[in-house]
Amino acid sequence: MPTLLDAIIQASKSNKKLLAVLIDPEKFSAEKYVDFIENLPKAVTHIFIGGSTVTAEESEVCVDFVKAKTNLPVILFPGDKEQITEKADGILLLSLLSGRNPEYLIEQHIKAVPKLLNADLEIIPTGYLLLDGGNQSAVARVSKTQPIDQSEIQLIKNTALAGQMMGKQLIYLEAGSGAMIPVSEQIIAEVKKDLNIPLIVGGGIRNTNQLEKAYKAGADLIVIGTAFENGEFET
Ligand code: 1GP
Repeated sequence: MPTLLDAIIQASKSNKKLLAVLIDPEKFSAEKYVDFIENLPKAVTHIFIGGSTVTAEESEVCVDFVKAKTNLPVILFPGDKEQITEKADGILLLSLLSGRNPEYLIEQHIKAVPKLLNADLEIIPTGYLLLDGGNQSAVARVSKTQPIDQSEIQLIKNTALAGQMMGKQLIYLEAGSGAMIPVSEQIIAEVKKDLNIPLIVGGGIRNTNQLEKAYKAGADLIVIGTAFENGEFET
């Protein structure tokens, strides 16, 4: 059976676009999500679960619920090691490469090892870049790091490529949940140009037009949280 990562690589190579719904366990309740999960938009290929300030219990309850309702792959997108539960299928092991806080570059990963070592979870090393989305993001607040300004295209590109050279298997360009300004098409295109691993883009995408533009610019997998969470995604 192909791994989660193999499937994403395969999709990227064949230009099949992927879409992940992000569920923040802190904002999750079964009543709020039951209809949505049972009637997911056809384009949805993955469920990501995680947030910046989530407890272990919130994470587990949310993963349990989603796994019982869908056969789509459920991948943890954790803000910290507490959120790791082996009830999911995989985990994006995120290094916050845009920041200079060792806690999110390596410390959390070391602390996560006892949980990850024998867990039945596919671990996907992911280079995570926080870009300025026009408002303060939870990632910036919690990680105490500065996002990279979207005008710094060369720096963004070099940071992504450094991640690839260091062995990351995915690069995730993040404008922050609820961003006013999503990652620009120019940045996506520039990063994609020399990248040979799949590219994830998320933050502030609220409608089909933005989604299509990001795909066209080179995003392989797009993550949407807030717009789905509030039932406000515009087609
Ligand atoms: C956040 O990229 C994701 O980590 C999704 O952002 O909530 O703005 O869709 P939104």
